[in-house]
Amino acid sequence: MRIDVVSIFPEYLAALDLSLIGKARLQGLLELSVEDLRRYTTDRHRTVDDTPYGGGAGMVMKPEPWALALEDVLERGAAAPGPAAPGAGTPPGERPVLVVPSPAGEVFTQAVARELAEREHLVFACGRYEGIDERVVDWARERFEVRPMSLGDYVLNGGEVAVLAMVEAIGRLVPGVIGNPESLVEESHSDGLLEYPVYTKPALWRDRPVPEVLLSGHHGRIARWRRDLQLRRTAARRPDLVAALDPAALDRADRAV
Ligand code: 6GU
Repeated sequence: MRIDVVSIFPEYLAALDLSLIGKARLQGLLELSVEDLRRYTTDRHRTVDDTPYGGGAGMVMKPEPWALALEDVLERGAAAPGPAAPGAGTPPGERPVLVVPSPAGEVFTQAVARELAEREHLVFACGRYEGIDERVVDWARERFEVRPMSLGDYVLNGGEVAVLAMVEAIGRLVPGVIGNPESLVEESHSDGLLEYPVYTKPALWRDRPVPEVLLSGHHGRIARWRRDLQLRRTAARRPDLVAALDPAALDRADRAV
């Protein structure tokens, strides 16, 4: 998978050199580059924003640096050898995805992360929250599959922190990035429920024992206990998730435990 990020604060994305995602890059599983939007300005002051037409607070990002940056990213993506088809880059017929982080976007969920983890080329366009001139989005729709994406109902100053979260959520689903793929099966949101609580040694810590069932060695009872805690926890913390579940599928999954 190839990922390009365009930002006026490329240093923000330095965290993607670390940990699992950093390792995946070294292994060649992910090819990630970060571009400074200001490289694509043409004036002496390297201006990326201007006042909004129609008035209002804040500034709006100018369209031309974005078009030049995205054209550059497309050109390099087309030339890059992709693992699926050596020497071909992005497969013909599959347009790259342009993710535009914005509090006005569609909510980024585990389902979206799974979907994007299947794509060959993702491009993230970090704007400041007043936004990018809307004509860039219209222009980009002819070249990309455009996905305005929000992390949730709160406002960040720019898209960079959201991109760190999205790239981590997507990158860990790319085959080979996580050493033990089993760990993707029993985590929160894998089945629409929150994860059960976990414990490690010592069995008694500061007068607090580990739930006895976990020491029983009885796999059936442990699975039942974990499932019940998942359900209780999800009902208490995230009633919206419970409401979204298909009751028949939930019953079937429950009887299988
Ligand atoms: Cl993706 N961007 C910004 N600027 N703010 C956000 C967000 C994204 N998600 C939640 N708040």
